[in-house]
Amino acid sequence: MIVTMDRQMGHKIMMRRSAVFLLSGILAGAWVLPAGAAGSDEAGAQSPRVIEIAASRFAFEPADLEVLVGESVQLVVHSTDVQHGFSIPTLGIRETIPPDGTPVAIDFVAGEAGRHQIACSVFCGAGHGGMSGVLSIVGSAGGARPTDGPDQVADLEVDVLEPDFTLITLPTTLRLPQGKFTFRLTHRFSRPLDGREGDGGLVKNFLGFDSPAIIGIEFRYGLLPGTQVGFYRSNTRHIQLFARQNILWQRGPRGIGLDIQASLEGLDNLSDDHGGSVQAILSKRLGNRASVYVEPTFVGNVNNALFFHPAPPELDDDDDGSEDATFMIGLGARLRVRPTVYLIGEFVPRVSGFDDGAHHMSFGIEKRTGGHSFQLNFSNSLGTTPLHQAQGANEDDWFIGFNIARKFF
Ligand SMILES: [Cu+2]
Repeated sequence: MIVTMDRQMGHKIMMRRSAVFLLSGILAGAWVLPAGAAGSDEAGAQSPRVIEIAASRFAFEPADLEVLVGESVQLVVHSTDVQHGFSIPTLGIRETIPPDGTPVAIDFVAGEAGRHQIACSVFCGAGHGGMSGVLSIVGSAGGARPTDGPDQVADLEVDVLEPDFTLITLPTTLRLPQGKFTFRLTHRFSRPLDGREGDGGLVKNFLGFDSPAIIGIEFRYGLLPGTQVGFYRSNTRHIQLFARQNILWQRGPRGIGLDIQASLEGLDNLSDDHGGSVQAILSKRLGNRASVYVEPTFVGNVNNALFFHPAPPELDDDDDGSEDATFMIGLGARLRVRPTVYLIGEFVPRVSGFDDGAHHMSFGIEKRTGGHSFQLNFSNSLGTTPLHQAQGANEDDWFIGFNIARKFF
């Protein structure tokens, strides 16, 4: 366990921290020295692991603590600004941390392996609700995860191999913590990269950025543990409502995830030309580098809705029931090339049913910073939903776009 200094802290705080270090050093020394002086006859005597924690609006630093089963632990918590609370409800710990920087020592012996949520228990301002941390009690240093199933604490953690709820357009198996929500923006420039007649040069058009864009906005909410629901609307007035249920947890020992997602889509604010889809989302972790996805998807009423990509195939509105459903298989991968940088690819071949045009394909590069991610992508279609993918893509055209995602937890 390395206790890191927060580089953003000012000189005054550094002074306070020095005082705390000195104090905790004395405390630790006071514990160790008599035991050492007495030799080894005090069986079981153990110097506590001292962990310094700074509480400030609105975070604990460090917020991720790891101790060993059976270890004596002393948490030394001080505030760098206002009054805070430090509580670990599942361990019965609840202390008030005074605003003057006086450290509060909390002693306990770590029990069985598990993880415990740390919270601020004194209201300290607008971000108080997000002021949290996790204490992990593990069997051995760097050992296996002390949990073998998903829970709210695990759902709140960042999973570096599956950091987001979508690849580029395909869903992932990432669980959304209950009661939390996320926002996502999709933006696709409508000018193909190689242009059309009368478009002018690509450079002159700044890679298509001058062109009108199809913009989609999504809100997603964790309804129950493992259950998320969402609303996605684009400026073409296309709406997608979806619900997703997690069945297998990808972070489990086998590294395999499974979700089922159902969507209802429609034009003109869902008042016209509905289409629905059901998909299984199967995911697999590959080492510590990638997550790969296979997503068998059934989409109904494919060819009755408007195609908004620039080369729409012939619409079949005669309601004779021919080829108005599509079965397709979404294939995708997110490869972690740097700690917070990913390469992403998607290909959604249609296996049977309606399949005009080319199959949807996208590539992207993504940067993650905390709960944000920014993704630059290239696609052969402006489509972003299962219905769009079933309707197909352009044979020759490629479009540039981006996705921005934000987690509010
Ligand atoms: Cu607080």
